[in-house]
This record gives sequence, structure tokens and C-alpha cells, in this order.
Amino acid sequence: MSDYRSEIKNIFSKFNTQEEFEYTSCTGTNWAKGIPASRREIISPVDNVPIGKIYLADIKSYHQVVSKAESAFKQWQLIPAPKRGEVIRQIGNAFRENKEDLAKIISLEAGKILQESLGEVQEVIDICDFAAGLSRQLYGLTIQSERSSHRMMEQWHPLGIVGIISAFNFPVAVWSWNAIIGAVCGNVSIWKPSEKTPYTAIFAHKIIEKTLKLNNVPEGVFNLVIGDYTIGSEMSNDPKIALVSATGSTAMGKKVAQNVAARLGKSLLELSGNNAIILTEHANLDMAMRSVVFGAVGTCGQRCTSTRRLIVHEDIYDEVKTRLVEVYKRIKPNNPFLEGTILGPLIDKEAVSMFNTNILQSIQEGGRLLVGGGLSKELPGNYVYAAIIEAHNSHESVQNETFAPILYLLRYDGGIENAIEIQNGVKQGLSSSIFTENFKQAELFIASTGSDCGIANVNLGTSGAEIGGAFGGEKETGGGRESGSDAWKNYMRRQTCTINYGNEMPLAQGITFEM
Ligand code: UN1
Repeated sequence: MSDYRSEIKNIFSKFNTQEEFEYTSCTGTNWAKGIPASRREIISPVDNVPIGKIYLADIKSYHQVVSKAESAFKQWQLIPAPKRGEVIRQIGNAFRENKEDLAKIISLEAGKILQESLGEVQEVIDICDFAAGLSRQLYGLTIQSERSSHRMMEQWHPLGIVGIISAFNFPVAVWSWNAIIGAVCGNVSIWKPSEKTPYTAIFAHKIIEKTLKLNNVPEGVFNLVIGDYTIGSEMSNDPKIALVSATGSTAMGKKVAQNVAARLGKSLLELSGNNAIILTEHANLDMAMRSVVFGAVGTCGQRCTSTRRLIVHEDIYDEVKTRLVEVYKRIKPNNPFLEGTILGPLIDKEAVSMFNTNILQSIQEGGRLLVGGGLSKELPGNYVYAAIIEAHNSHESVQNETFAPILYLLRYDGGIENAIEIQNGVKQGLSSSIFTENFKQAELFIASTGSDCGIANVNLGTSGAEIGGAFGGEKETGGGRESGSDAWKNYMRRQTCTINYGNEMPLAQGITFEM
């Protein structure tokens, strides 16, 4: 067994951080203490042993952070974007230097296998590189005016404070999508991490501290508030938060959206997925198997992009089923720090009970459990056996997202349109994919009548998107787009400017208005 607990101890002392962490918020480099009454124990899903105790912020300390953020915004927006980009470039390097340490904290706290935790920190580094380049590319359009001696253009200004509510499953990457891109745009951010993964957030802040000091970044550009749902709810109701970016369940997202809409604020939502891979009769099955298993088993099925449904053509159904069951029989859940582990633990006991309930419900609805299910008796954490269930798309258990390694095997017959109908026949619309060597099937899948998801892949799985594309989905996934492409526009307000450099006062639409 790897000596992960002593490695983690070394990381805590390297960053001069106590396991009992008394601070509830951080404005840049200044940490504010909480009160012991708010203490909460954080248990590692790896071994069900506490990591330490954290203190939760109250509403008053949240508002103190907001006022620091407000004054920081006044200064930060005046710094030229490429100079802000330079700070972000250095922040990226700080994450590069501390990649292994932060990854180990993620694995201990979120239970991800070390390879995936390293991948998550890499995602932060990539976002920093992307954002540094972006800082010189926050382009607006110039538009031809219908009036002579007039110039029209669009420019983009920062919004102000971006509130970030992030989930346990990507405890730092999703923060970086919002905070880092938001920062090059000239915004400041307040991060409320998941209560299940506060240490990842604490260490992320510790990692950037030196760079913030070195560059005299105003206190309050990057802020952290460790708190429960009351902080998230205060944020969504707070008119001082220009944009609330929330990642989590559809139920949570609906509350946030309604609160933010009631004050006509902006929200950016990345909510539940119910992602499917279609295997047509023309699929390369060797390629598909790897993607299906990574998509369904990776992060213990707890990615928004995890593969929940496999829609298989009847001609290859039996072969796919046999091959997958064989592979699943060999997958044993194990400690995420051990090399070779591909299935780590679920985040907590509640997740285990949801995993069990979902399987039971599926069986009651007519589903057939082919392999897996149940809790490992050999290991002390929340280790379950990844399951495959033969089911029908109309089953409630299939329709509702469960964050767990359960793969529903669904059969289709006839043409590709039948598979697409099943694929689209859920409330969520995040990620989707098809495996086919037939270009017509591939094109139909990504045509406007094809997949209705925000992400549609051909011959690769549903999870593991690159940062360069816009990330997000439709329907109950919430409609938001984060990360790459032009998602930066969500963090800025558009201003249309018309400048008259002539001596006449012509009106648009040819209106005469003589006085
Ligand atoms: C999430 O699960 O909220 O595409 C984000 C992926 C990752 C991000 C997932 N790059 O699977």
C-alpha cells in the first residue's frame, strides 16, 4: 500500500497548513479566522479516515469578502488585459510546480485515481496558458454604419464580481475555468467550493499566494469562502455578484437560476448530464471498449460527462455485452493512490446508498443487473463494484442522473435515427458520442437533427473534453458554456459604440426631425 497519508502530511507542512484549518475565507493572500462552533470534519473517501477539520464562514464574513472584492475590481479592471494575462501565466507556472502535490490532495479528498487528479491539475495549467493568450484577443467587431462620418464598434468590458459555486468531482478545474478566464477579462471572483472538497480549494489558494504577492495583485481579486449552501444562496441573491457560475445538480441549478433571475443578474449553469455513447453496426469495437470503460468507470462515474447509457445496435449487441461484462469482471475498486487502479471510491456513504438504491430501482423497473453492484468488503472506504444493467430508456432509473459507476445497456434496431431518438430522449443534454466508421452515420449524428447535446463526439467517448472547446450543455444541463472557444464572452458585457466624427447630425433609419 502506498504511503499516501505520510505524503499528504508532508504537503500540509510544506505549505505550513494545519489539518485543523481555522480560516474560513481568503481575499488574495489574507486569511480570516472562523469560529470553532462552525467546525466540520472532512472524511477522506479513500479510507474513511478524517483529513482534518474545517471552519465554515457565516453570512457576515461572506459580505466582508464581497466588499474586498468590490474595491479590488476597481483596480484590477484598470490593469491592461495583457498584464493581467502575465499574472495568469505565472499562476499557471505555480500550478505546474505544485502539480503532484495538489493532485494528491484531490485524490485524498475527492477519491479520484492519481492519474485523473494529475489530469485535473493539468486542466488548470492549460486554462492558464489559454487565458494568457486570450488576454490579447478579447476582440470586438467593427460594424459599417449607415450614416456618413460615423463609426460603429463593439467593445467588451468586465462584469465585476463572478461568484463560483463548484462541485466535489472537479474540485479545482471548474474554478479555474471561471476564475482564470474571468480574471483576464478584468473580473474578480469569489469561490465557494463544495463542502466535500475544501482542502483542494485551500491548497489552490496557497499555491497562487506567492504569485499574487510578487505581482502586487490587489487583495480581493481571487477570493475563497469556505461555507455551506447558505453562502451559495446568499451569493445568488446578492445584486453585487454580477455573474453566478454554478456547477452541480439540476435541482441546485434551478434554485440558483431563479434567485439570480429575480434580480435580473446573470447566471452560467453546468448541471446534470445523462450522457450516451451510440455503437452502430459500423463501430470499431476495440476503440469503443476503451472509451466506454473510461467514460463509465473513470472518476467512479462521478463526472458530469460520465457515460451512463450505451445504445447498441442489435447486430452487435450480444458481442458488446459479452465483451463488456468480461472487462467489468476484471475491474476491482481499489485505493486511488495505487498504480494500476482505474476505479477509486465514491465520494461518501450517501453516494454509496444512492448507487445501491439506483440499482434496486432499476431491477424493480425491469432492468437486469449483468455485472457489479455492491460495496467492497475488503476496503475501508466507499468502494463499489462498477455495474452494467440491461434496461430501457424509459425507466426512471435511467432517466435520472446518478453520480455512480452504473452503465445502462440499451438496444436499438433499424437506422441511426432510432439510436439518436433514444440518445435525445432524456431531460439532460450535456455530452454524447457515436462510434461508427460510416461517415453518413457520423454526419447525421452531428447534424441539427442529430444529437441535442452541447458536446457531440465521433469515435471518442463522452468525457474528457479538452479545454479549448466551449464546455456545457442544453436542456436541464442549464445552457451555460465555460472554458474555451468564446466562452470568455460570458464574463464580459458588450457595449455597442457609435461615434460621429462629422459635422452633420443624421438620424438612423432616414428619419427627418427638423426643429
Ligand atoms: C465536470 O464533470 O463537471 O470533460 C467537468 C470532462 C472534464 C470536465 C468535466 N474535462 O470530463
